[in-house]
Order: sequence, then C-alpha cells, then structure tokens
Amino acid sequence: MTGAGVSAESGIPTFRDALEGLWSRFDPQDLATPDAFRRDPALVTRWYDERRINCAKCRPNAAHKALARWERHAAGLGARFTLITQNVDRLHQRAGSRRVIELHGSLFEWRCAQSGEVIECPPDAFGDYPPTTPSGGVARPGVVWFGEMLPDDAVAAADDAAGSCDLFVSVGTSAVVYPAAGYLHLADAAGARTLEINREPTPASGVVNWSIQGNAGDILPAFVAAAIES
Ligand code: BJW
Repeated sequence: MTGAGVSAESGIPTFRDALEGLWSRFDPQDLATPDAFRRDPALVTRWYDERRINCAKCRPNAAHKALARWERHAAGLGARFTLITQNVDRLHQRAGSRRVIELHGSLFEWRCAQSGEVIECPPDAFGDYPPTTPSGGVARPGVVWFGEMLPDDAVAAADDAAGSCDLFVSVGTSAVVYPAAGYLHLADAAGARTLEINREPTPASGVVNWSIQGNAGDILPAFVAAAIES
C-alpha cells in the first residue's frame, strides 16, 4: 500500500510533512471536505484543478517503476500482487502498474456533484470555477474527502487483498488516515508478514515485522531487485 511519500520524489507534495506538506500551507477543513466544497466550490475546484495539471506534468519515479516491475515479476510466477494506493495522481498506472486500487479516488476523474455523472477533463485547466457539466450541474474532483465514504468496490478489493496476502508492504504513508491505515493491521491479524518503508517513523513502525527508514526511490528499487533476483 502506498501513500504520498511514494510520489514525493516526482515533485508532488505530501500532505503532512512539516515543511513541504500541503497541510502545512492549507487547512484541509477549507479544501478537502464536503462542507468546504458546499461553502466555496470555486476555491475548492480551482485548487484541485491546479493539482491535476501539476500532477499531469510530473513523471513516475524509481519507486513507482519498482512496484510495476514487482507486479510484472509476480504475474510471471502466477502470484498475486495488488497495489492499494491512497494517491490520487495516477503515477502508478503511468509507471505500468495494472492491478491498482485507488482508495481515495483520482484527480483525473471529475463528476457531477449532483448526479454523479462522470465528465471528461480538458487537457488544460478547466478555466471556469466551479466547472459545469454538460447537463448544467456543478463538477467536483473524484477524490475522497474527509468524512466521505471510500468507493465500495475499492474497499471490497482492498479488504480481500490485505486479508489474504503473505506480505503487506506499506510505503510512503504517515499511516494516520483511516480506513487506509487499518489495512496493515488487517493483514497482520490475518498472518501476513509486514514491512514499512518510510522516511520517518509512523504509528505503524512499532507494529510491522520490519521497518526501513529512507526514501522510497532508493529503497524500493533495491528491495524489489533483491526480491526478484534472490
Ligand atoms: C516519504 C518520502 C519519500 C515523504 N520516501 N517516504 C478511525 C480513527 C480516527 C479517524 C477516523 C477513523 N475512521 C475514519 C476516520 C476519519 C478520517 C480520518 O482518518 N481522520 C484521521 C486523519 C484522524 N477518515 C475519513 O474521513 C475517511 N472516510 C471515512 O472513514 O468514511 C467513513 C466515515 C464517514 C463519516 C464519519 C466517519 C467515518 C476518508 C479519508 C479521505 C482522505 N482524503 C485525503 C485527501 C484526498 C484528496 C486530495 O488529494 O486532496 O487523502 S487526506 C490525505 O491523507 C489524502 C491522502 O491519501 C491521505 C493519507 O496521506 P498519506 O498518503 O499518508 O500522506 P502524508 O503526507 O500523511 O504522509 C506521507 C509520508 O511519506 C510521511 O510519513 C513522510 O515522512 C513520508 N515520505 N517523502 C518515503 N521520498
């Protein structure tokens, strides 16, 4: 399972890092809740659209590529590899990962806030905020805000993968946002070995079998190469 730290080396800010994290500059209550969207849809949609455009300019890094490599290797052995991500930037898919569960949705899938109808995003910024849909509704980004339910199909697939895996690896996440942070505990309770790779200790560090501190872009490629070549 991955979090924002995996994309940090692609130039995408994390949320909770003290200096460069988004929540050090912006209050999530103003931007990442259904109430914030109801209060000021123009502000919220402009912010998400800027992030969509910025993410589109970023490229997958060595950590994304290592995970895609691991998945291809597992497929060759007939083993199951599932990537659960909290990230909304689509960099895993662009690196070649196939079985990706997007727990918190995507910056690249916008929908009508009233009807749920998915709309096509323009290649450049929407320009008018909030964007409107062809049927005259207001569009919102297809991400999961605080207090919102995660997509049912993503939750079911993540429950299944975490509850039946041999090895659960948590990479680049502060492990504080639920239900995502619960998957490591689910895997642990079901008998999986657990590994954390993160730049700093998290609440998961004391629970996992192995905790490695450092940059995902350094550690994951080395770890995956060792796993594949051993
Ligand atoms: C590196 C690195 C490098 C840096 N290499 N590492 C149980 C207990 C308590 C609270 C709750 C609970 N259950 C539910 C809640 C409420 C809430 C919640 O969890 N709150 C906690 C924060 C207290 N959860 C929800 O509201 C969820 N919905 C829900 O539960 O629905 C049911 C419900 C409904 C109503 C009432 C109650 C229940 C929804 C959560 C949605 C999260 N949304 C966001 C925004 C998405 C849109 C957007 O992009 O703006 O998702 S918040 C933000 O946090 C984003 C992320 O996906 C998520 C996780 O962050 P992540 O990925 O871990 O990033 P960081 O920045 O926190 O950490 C990065 C880490 O990387 C750091 O540790 C760095 O050190 C490290 N790092 N560079 C390796 N190069």
